[in-house]
Amino acid sequence: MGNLGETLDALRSELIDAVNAAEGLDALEQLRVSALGKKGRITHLMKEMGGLDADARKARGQDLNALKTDIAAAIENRKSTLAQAALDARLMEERLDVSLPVRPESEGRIHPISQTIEEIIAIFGEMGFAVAEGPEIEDDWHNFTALNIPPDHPARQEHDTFYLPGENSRESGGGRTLLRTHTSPVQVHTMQSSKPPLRIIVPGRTYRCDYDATHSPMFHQVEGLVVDEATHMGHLKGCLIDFCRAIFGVEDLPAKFRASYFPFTEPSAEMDIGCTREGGEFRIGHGDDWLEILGCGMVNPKVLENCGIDSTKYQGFAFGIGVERIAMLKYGIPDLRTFFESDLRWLRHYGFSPLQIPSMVGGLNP
Ligand code: 2NL
Repeated sequence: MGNLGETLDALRSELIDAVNAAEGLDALEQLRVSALGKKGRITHLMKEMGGLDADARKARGQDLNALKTDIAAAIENRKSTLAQAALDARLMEERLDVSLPVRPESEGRIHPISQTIEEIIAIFGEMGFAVAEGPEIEDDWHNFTALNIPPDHPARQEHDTFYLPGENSRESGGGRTLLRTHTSPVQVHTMQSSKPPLRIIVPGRTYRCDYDATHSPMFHQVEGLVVDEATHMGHLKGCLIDFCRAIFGVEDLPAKFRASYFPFTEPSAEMDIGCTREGGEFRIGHGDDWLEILGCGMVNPKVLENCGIDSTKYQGFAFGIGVERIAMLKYGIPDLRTFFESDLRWLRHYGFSPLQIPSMVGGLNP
């Protein structure tokens, strides 16, 4: 090959060194054009072969093609090295340290209803209750019939319940479709689908045709249900007294149970807690007054039977808590309607930090 061969070896190592030193895709492209492009150095050498005789031209052609292939391969190689380096750099740059403590969140606030529900869950969770949830659209049977609510009960009337258009829209044959008026249908589903012992609380939205200073058409409940072989009224009282003491943070909060009536419990009771009345406001704790706080009772055996539970073997207690009422009392929120007005100034005032998650060990009262 002599002289001509040496020229190509020098050019090859010059180009390959340049390719391997290129710092970016732009520099690589410039190198490709200057070597392999229309006016590139290798292309130029190809054109020069015209002056050679046939044998020399064949040999030179093979050498130049090999050089072309080598340079193109070197460029591709360098490209993937650069791409890998760029990816590595990005991975280092964007690496998330999940062990970093969160920054204090100054903007977002937890709504007092959510906060109160979380607190109620934390208390009953500690007592061994599981949280159950279910649909807000129900049928007549799960919302009323199973709960021993008679056909002529006022709660069933058109002007008390939001019925959906159409009759029997559910294939289950459960009757008219409606927005649940309490979370009890979730307990009904649970009793139908699982065997006792049961210990659940059911938080969620509920709906009634009612709108004034103390009623909102959408409101929140937490209901509870315990079913076991020897559950009795003493368990109900102990459980609910402990709950009220924990939620209001008053160690020896006075409490009493007054006889009442619900179709789904027998006997039924209303629970009152001690308070003092200062002007229009209540102070929970010791005082000469009583405040009604929740409804409860022993589950009516008819309800157990309706849900497929043997009432000669099992009995239980149940209760219903109005979340808005607890939140208003605990956090001194005077007007029910403000819960649902989406006023950001109100939320900044009454809302809670997302970092303060209620728990019995971490403290309920922020
Ligand atoms: C109230 C009264 C109450 C219940 C709800 C219930 C549910 C089933 C069976 C039996 Cl599935 N009872 N729930 C029991 C007693 C009272 O709520 O005044 N709530 C705000």
